[in-house]
Amino acid sequence: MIRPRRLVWARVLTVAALAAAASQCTPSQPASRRAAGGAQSDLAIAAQKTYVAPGDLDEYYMFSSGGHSGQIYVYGLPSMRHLSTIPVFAPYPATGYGFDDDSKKMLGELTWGDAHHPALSETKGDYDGRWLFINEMNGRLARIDLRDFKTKQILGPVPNLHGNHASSFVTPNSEYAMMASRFSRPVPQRPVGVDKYATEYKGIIAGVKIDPTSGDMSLAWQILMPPFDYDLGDAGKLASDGWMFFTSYNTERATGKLEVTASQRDRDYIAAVDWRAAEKAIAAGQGDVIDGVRVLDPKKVPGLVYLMPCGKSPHGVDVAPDGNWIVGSGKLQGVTTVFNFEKIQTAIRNKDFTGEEDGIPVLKYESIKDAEVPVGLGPLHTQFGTDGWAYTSLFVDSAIAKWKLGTWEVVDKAPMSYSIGHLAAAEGDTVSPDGNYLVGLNKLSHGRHLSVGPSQPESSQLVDITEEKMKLLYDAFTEPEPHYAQIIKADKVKPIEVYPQAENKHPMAIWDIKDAGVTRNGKNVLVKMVAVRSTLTPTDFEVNAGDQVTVAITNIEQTTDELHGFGLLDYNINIVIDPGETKTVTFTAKKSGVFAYYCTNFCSALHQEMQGYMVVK
Ligand code: K7E
Ligand code: CUA
Repeated sequence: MIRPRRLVWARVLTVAALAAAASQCTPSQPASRRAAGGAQSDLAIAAQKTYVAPGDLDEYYMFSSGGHSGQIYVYGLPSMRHLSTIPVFAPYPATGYGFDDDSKKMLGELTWGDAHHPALSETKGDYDGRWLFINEMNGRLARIDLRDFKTKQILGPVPNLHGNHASSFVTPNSEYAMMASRFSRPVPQRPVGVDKYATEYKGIIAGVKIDPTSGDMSLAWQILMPPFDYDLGDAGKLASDGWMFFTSYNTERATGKLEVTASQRDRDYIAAVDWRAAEKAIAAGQGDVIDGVRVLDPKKVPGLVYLMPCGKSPHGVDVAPDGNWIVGSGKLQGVTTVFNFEKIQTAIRNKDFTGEEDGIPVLKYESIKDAEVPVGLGPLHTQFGTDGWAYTSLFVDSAIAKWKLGTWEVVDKAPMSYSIGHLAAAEGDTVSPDGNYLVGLNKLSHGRHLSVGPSQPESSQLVDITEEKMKLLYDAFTEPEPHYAQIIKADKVKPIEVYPQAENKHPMAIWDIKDAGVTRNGKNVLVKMVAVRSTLTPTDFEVNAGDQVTVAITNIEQTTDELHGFGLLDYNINIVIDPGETKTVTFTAKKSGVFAYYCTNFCSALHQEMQGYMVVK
């Protein structure tokens, strides 16, 4: 339940008191505050805007990618407090993820993943608060259910597609999440020397169908692409619904030192994909089956893909809220280009092409662009606010530029510390952005925190975008690595805190201590266990060395916050069972002797008594 922001006056008074205390400039204050002098009132305003009083709740959730940690971090805005970590592609002992049978199976052989772009599910182009998707470089895509903030499915590694970076962007009604390869390689996969890169290696774009009821993901189709590096994407919406846009670099098809060899041309491309045409072609039986997947070749499916020339080495491509403008930048440029979807369609009809790449027509740049906006150096990614405002991150300038769609006027710049990559505005990539807040996802934290040694955190900076000038409100330090984030209104997400007993359909669930115990079938031993304050029942069990043991634990609590753990010493077993949940863990009793198990999650005054023994004979 979301509590209203009450006690507003109390908050203001508390903050005013804080500011008054700060203005006394005692020597123990941080140097930045002492030096700020006249800026004191700005600090007080910033403190007030980000202060969420004890017991009050934040207005937004921010889901931030954890990069090569493989996780997702959940923050509250405007406080920027880290609320939770959702483990996705790597084991996480804090929640027992990757230790119990189901999550271990879901992770498979890979115990790491490089997670980049979270994407909230959408209905009619607006976040609907149901699911969160995130991609990973080892060709995988995960779905988190926002009903319980748990990872429910990991799809992949999918065949043919190598280095799934340009992902997981969802379409306006969550029909698809997308994947595209950063690394080209021979398709089908086979050992071919890199000297044949330009002709024998291929890029892949893939559509992953999302079941509208269950959210279940399945690989629907792939498209064979020239061997460029596909980087980022965004789905068309409203006017451009049905299209998908991907940036690409290395259109030189070069190998070796790419920083030199892949910067020869002045322009790279944005690939515009008509995903409904892909659906139709697949339905009509087109495409070749490669490694079990139906792969479409654009040469044989005219109208499937077009290439839009764009400044070289583009990163983001972002579709404006009305769907008619598509913003893409070369990241070495001083301008960002705004393409016009209607002009793109006209150019396609008129065959206004300047050439082709592996049978894919290249549209004429001058015919499809509306404007080149002088935002500043190193434009990477654009998000949107209310009233046609656009915000572009500038990596080289280490700043955010604010500009207006239609007039193309750049009105403000806010410095970021330091070197911003992506940025996320409140619901800023939907059909109806909120304005209010913007977060710069910076690559370096640049000494703005207590030193923690060589492994430095990164920073995310909260910016107020309610007024004409952007205002920096807060520095938050984050674990690696906030590539991209999405910010959703808190009241759209309605998590449960207890799994209702009636919903638990686990075949090994038991709800009465009387049913707890050990059954043996040959060398297979099943231990049905109940966890409830403050006993793990049975409190001991015996097995023989070499037995295959399954411990199935049901936490029969129906009370919020009453989690129990099961840590089995010397066996590398650590699971956590939420209220109402059943989890299993299976292992071979290789070592003989006596091994203690205990509840790892503090649960009551007698938590320390919640323990038992496994005797292996
Ligand atoms: Cu680091 Cu989107 Cu993968 Cu940009 S990405 S900064
Ligand atoms: Cu159960 Cu601690």
